[in-house]
Amino acid sequence: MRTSLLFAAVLLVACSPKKTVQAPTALGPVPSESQLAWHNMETNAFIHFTTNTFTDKEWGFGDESPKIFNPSDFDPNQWITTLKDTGFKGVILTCKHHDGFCLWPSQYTEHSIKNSPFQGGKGDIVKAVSDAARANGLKFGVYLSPWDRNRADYGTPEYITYYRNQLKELFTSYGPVFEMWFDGANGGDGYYGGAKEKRKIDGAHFYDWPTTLNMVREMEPDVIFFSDAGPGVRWVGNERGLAGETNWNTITPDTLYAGQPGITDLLNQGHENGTAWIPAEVDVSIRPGWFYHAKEDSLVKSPEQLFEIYLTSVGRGSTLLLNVPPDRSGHFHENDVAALKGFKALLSNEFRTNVAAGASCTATNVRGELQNFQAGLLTDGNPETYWATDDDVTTASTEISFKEAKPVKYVVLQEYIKLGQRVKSFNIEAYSGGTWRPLASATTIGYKRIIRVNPGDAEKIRINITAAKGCPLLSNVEVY
Ligand code: FUL
Repeated sequence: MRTSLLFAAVLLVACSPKKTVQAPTALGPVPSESQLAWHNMETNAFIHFTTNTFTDKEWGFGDESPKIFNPSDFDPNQWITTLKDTGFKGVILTCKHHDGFCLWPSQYTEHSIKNSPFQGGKGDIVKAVSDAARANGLKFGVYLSPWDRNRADYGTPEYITYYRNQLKELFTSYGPVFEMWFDGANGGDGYYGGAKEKRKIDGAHFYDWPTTLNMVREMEPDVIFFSDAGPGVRWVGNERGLAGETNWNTITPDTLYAGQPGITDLLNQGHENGTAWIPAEVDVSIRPGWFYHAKEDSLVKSPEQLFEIYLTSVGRGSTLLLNVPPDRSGHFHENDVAALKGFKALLSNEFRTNVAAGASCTATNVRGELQNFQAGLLTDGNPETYWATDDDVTTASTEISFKEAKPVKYVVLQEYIKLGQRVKSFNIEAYSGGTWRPLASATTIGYKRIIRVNPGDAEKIRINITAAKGCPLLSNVEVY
């Protein structure tokens, strides 16, 4: 009798419908290796520096004399060590802004640092900054304004040759370059070699971007191209530090054109069914302007404002690109340095102890009931492991139990984006004193989502995935 029961049980297991046991496959567009590396950087700095710093302008007309560019105590190490100590992973320098003045001694123009009094015309700020960045473990990126208000040939094919020659100089002498920033501001009035007129260009065709990008890729295959619509990363649609609360890393680039109604919302939120992985980058300045102006010394964003921006950028699955403009001496102003230090202290304080590290987790569904997709992988600190459900399960819950009641203020969630962005909506609950209470509900997760909740104690939390494009894959949960 006992033997036949056992036999029947074995037979039942063998005949029961087969569970999904294969690893999940990619769903929709996925990030490239360099885009993944870019996501992991999380916070980068922008540095705006040119003749504008000396004229108190935001957009130089292009007629500024190189003679006015003369930082008295240029100290790239102060810039880079400040950024390093406050958590930045990369730095993007305005090698040439719209005024056309070059911070390196380009052989293709006289409108550069070589005709300034700075270091007797022998200085090279692009070299000094890229060297300092690399020496301190920060990646270096290049901003080279396509719009050039100095050049007489702006608007003609000769200008494109000039622009490409400058890219060659930058990528062959100062690389590796992790990101190339193509600014969308294009055409308008300017000096243009003395013509002093308004020039309009046909933004869609004048630059012949595909040829330029291919040329740059040959020199730097892993470079990430920023422009309004990518192809590496997209503009977030505002300069206030706000990624969309719903933030898809995907858009359909062919459907985007400047001036299109609703384009900023589209850039801000992405599109669930977009055809390409082009995540949003949040560029914002620590001051009202992009360049240094003494009159803005009292208007530097406070550590608390920077922390809020962190939550609305990195905390919404984006990368923060925070601009810190050096002053006329060639230093970061003390107010900016103090704000950055305060920001870093807030980050360290708010995210000091992850009470979910190593916590035990259960889930309503585990892919194939297999160990290598179990919920415990959410708290193992390994970004390469993830909790996964069966393919046909797109709503599921996981419970994370702490050894004792812990104060909860932030919940950090990460999707395993190597296989695509999936979660469309979720909510979080907390358990204490025998009851569950709702903490928050939100839409997308993506690379990272940081949810600030009403502070309170919890013995456990529950994350309910309420809608997803496919089986959800979560790699990480942290609780602070
Ligand atoms: C804009 C420019 O016009 C600003 O001057 C600044 O460089 C900002 C980052 O991008 O399009």
